[in-house]
Amino acid sequence: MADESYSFVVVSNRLPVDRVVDEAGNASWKQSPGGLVTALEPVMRAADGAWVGWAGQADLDLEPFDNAGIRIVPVPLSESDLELYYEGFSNDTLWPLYHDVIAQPSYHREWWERYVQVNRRFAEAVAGVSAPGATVWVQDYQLQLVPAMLREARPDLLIGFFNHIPFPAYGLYSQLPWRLQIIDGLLGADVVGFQRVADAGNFSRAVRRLRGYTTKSPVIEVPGVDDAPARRVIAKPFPISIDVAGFQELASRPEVQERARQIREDLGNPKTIMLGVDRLDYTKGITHRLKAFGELLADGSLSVEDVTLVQVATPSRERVESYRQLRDEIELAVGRINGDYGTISHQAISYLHHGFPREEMAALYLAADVMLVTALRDGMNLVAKEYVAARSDEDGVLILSEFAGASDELRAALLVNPHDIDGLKDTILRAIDMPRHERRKRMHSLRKKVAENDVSHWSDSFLATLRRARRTRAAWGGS
Ligand code: ADQ
Repeated sequence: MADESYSFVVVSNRLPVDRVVDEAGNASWKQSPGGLVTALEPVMRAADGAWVGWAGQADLDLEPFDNAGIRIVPVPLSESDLELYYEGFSNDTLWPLYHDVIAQPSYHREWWERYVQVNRRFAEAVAGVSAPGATVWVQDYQLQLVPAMLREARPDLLIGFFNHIPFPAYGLYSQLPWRLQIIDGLLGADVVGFQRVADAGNFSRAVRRLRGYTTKSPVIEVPGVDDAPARRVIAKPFPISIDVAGFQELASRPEVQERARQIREDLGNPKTIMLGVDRLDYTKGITHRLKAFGELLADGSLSVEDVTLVQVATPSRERVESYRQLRDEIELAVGRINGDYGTISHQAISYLHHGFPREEMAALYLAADVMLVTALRDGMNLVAKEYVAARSDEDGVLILSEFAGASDELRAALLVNPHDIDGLKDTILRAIDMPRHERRKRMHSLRKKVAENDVSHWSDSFLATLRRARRTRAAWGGS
C-alpha cells in the first residue's frame, strides 16, 4: 500500500480539475465544468477524501497533490488510451448503446482490450490509496469494470458504483459483445446506483437473462465461486441533483439579475426569450428543437420580433466523428433559420458554441421565459434542475423531454416527446402563451420538488445505502 491512504475515495474518468498553463509557462489548476463535477464537488470537500482520475491532458504523469481541500490522485492516460478507451469504447461504443442507439455504436475488439487495461490501471490506483475497509465510490460508464477488479484485489473495501447515464433495455444491451464482462464488472460493487427506476430494472433484467441470478428488487443474489463468498448486491435508483441552495444564491445576486436584464436588452427586448443549454451531443435533441422553431417561424406562428431562441451548445468530444458531423448539421440549421427569418435588428437564434462562467449561466436562466430541454435520451439532465433552482421569482416555463431522467421528478413541467415535431411546436406555443397564474403554479411545484432532493440528499442516500450494505455483509460473516 502507498504511504498515504484515505478512508473515502471517489474515482471517475476525469478529475474535478483542469490544468491551465499561463503565458510564462506556470501551471495551475482550476475546477473543470461538467455534470459530475458540479454534482460531487461539495460532497468531496465535506468528506476530506481522495479523488482518483485523469487530469485531462495526455501523457501527463503527476504526483498526487491537494486542491481546494481535496486530495487529487492523477491516473495517466496516453494519446492512444484516449483514442481507444475514451473516444473509442467509452464514447463511440457505450455512449450510443446506452442512449438507445440514437447513433450507431461501433464495436471494435481493440477498443475493448484497451478499456479493460485502463480500467485495471484505475483499479490499481484506487487500491493503492485506499485505507483498510475504506469506502470507494466509482463513477460512471467509463469505469464499469473497476468494481470487480477492486473487489478481487481488495475484498476489504466497501464499493459503490453510480451510473450517470441510462442503462438500456435488454434488447439493446444484448448487442454488446462484452455484455457478460460488463455485468460481472458492475456486480463487483456492493451498491449499483442508477438515475431512474427503469435503469435499475433494465440492469437487474440483464443480470437475470445473462447470469440467471435471483433478483428481488433491489437485491441481486450473487452466488459464491471458489474462494469468493456469496454476496448481495443492491441495485436501485438514486436520482442525482444540483447544489440547490448554491445555485439559488448565485441567481439572487444583484449583479446576476442585472446581467439578465442586460441580456434581454441586448437581444432587442423580445417578448419571449427561449433558451437551450446543452453539451453539443446527439442525445440532447438540439436538431429537433431547431426544426420545431424553424417551422413555427416558417408558418407564421412566431416572428423574430417577438421571440428569440438562445442556444448554448457547449463544445464536446470534438475528435469523435459523429460529434463533428452533428456540429456541422446544427450550424447549418442555425445559419439557414437566421438567414431565412432574421432581420437586421432581430436574429432568430443566438447561437453560442462555448463555455460560460456559472454566473452567466444563472443570468441566462433568469432571462429565459421558456427553457427547452428536448433530449432524446438523458440520464438525468441537470440543466432542467438548474433552471428551476434559479427561478425564485416563480416565473418561467420548463419544457422537458419525457426521455430525460429529470421527467420522473419534474412532473409539473410541460412534458414532451421530442420526436413528435408537431407536438413540440404546440407545446412551445402553449408555453409562450401560458398565463402568469399557471406559470407560477407549475414553477412553485417544480421548485418544491427540486428543493426536496438536492445533491447532498443524493450522495447522503447513496452512502447510507452503502453503509447498510456493510452492516449486512458483517451480519453474513463477511469482512
Ligand atoms: P451531461 O450530459 O453533461 O451530464 P447535464 O446533466 O445537463 O448533462 O449537465 C451539464 C452541466 O454542465 C450543467 O451543470 C450545466 O450548467 C453545465 N454546462 C452546460 N453547458 C455549459 C456551458 N456552455 N458553460 C458552462 N457550463 C455549462 C451527464 C449525463 C446527465 C446527468 C449528469 C449528472 O449525461 O444525464 O444529469 O451527467 O449525472
